[in-house]
Amino acid sequence: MNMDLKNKIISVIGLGKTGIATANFLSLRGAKVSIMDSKSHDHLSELASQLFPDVKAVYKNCEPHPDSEMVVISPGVDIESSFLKRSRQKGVEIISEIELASRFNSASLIGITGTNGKSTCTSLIGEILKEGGINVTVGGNLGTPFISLLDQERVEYRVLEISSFQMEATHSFHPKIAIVLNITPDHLDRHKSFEQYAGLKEKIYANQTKKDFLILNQDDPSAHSLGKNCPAKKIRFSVESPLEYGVYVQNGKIFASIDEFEGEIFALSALSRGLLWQVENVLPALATALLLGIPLESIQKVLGSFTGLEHRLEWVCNRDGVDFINDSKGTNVGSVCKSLNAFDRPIILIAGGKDKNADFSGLKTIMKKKVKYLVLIGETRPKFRSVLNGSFGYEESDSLEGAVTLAKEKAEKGDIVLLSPACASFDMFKDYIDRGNQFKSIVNNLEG
Ligand code: UMA
Repeated sequence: MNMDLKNKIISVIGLGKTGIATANFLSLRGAKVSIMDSKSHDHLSELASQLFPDVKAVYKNCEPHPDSEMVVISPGVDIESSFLKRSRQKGVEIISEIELASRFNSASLIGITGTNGKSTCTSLIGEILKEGGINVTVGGNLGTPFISLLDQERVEYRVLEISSFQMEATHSFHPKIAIVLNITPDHLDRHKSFEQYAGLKEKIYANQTKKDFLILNQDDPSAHSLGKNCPAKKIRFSVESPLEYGVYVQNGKIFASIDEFEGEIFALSALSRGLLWQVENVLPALATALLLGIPLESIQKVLGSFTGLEHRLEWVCNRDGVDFINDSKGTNVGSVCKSLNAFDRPIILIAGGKDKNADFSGLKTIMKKKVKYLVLIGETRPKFRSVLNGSFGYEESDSLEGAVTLAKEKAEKGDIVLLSPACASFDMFKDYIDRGNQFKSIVNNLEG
């Protein structure tokens, strides 16, 4: 579907990366665009300078222009926000940036969703496809909004990380290959319930036909049974058990059985360090590559060299025999469980931050198994304390620097110090990137 935007009055809510890209996209096509944000001009002046001159910016007020014929919301904007009520009552169409981009997109899409591992899987698919000679761009929740990819070079494939936020007010997104990595509770401060959150993730395959592919995680209790009414061909992946059809791990090796490909792909021991700790995000990338006919040599080359992503199980350094690992992107309980499971050495865990209405009780069992000592930071300290209920050795710190010092004191040769907070960062930091960067800088300046 394409749309005539000429002279259409459109409001874009949220003057962040997505809002700017959306407003400029619309303005370029002749729409009369206003962009609204709850923050003041002082906060946003640098970002606002990226807007095309025709775009009108409104600050400290998110109410759409009264004559709007369409409203486009950024991912951070809750569809239920009260400032959207009047537009809704007037029957004005309210859509997401992903919806708008879907209406103008002409490339084949690969969409990756799930609670954890999306960014690694998305980036890995991008790298493998490039190595295999496919013309591809990568974006979405990963950082570059889908809408801004449309004004870049023409490509055969667009690989998109898709968050639950982005699926609100999205109806026509139609990936040729959809991947659901896992679904565990997250963002429950925004979505009303786990069911609603999971429902948004499931929307990724809502428009798929029998010509498409749906890749599912056989090991994930919520993801493995998805897609019952989806006509797309289902391909499963498993780290835990061999599959007749799909990609799986057996005896320390990755195997695949997908259409004409049948056999071994790679030994786990030959994976780059960045991937070794997250094999479950590698398997769906392999399934995608095989479906698209990427030569095995290209796949193997990337698997052996992919460095992994910053702030996602990122090895920082070794001090006195202790490995320090930055997992600042571990912002929910499921993510921390996966990170703890990646190691078989004692872990000193630094956790805590801003609450997302999470239930921390799911961490207790795995922490007892994997964590030698816990150092708590941030707003959620009392909540962690009440969940632990005296069952676990811990200390608290008002600062990240203090937390790293405490963790180092507790660590012995061979241990791991892992920052994996299970929480958002906004109580103490600008964002998870700032938190991860501060951690790395503190750790790199440690003596020893
Ligand atoms: N704003 C309002 N009113 C509101 C809500 C927000 O005015 O009710 C304004 C804020 O004041 C701010 C602007 O909106 O100025 C920010 O918009 P945004 O939060 O949508 O952020 P963007 O910069 O557009 O970034 C978004 C994604 N952010 C979120 O989903 C919160 C980025 O994902 C994504 O990389 C980017 O689009 C490009 O697609 C970040 C993220 O944290 C990394 N995602 C969550 C996650 O991974 O867990 C879902």
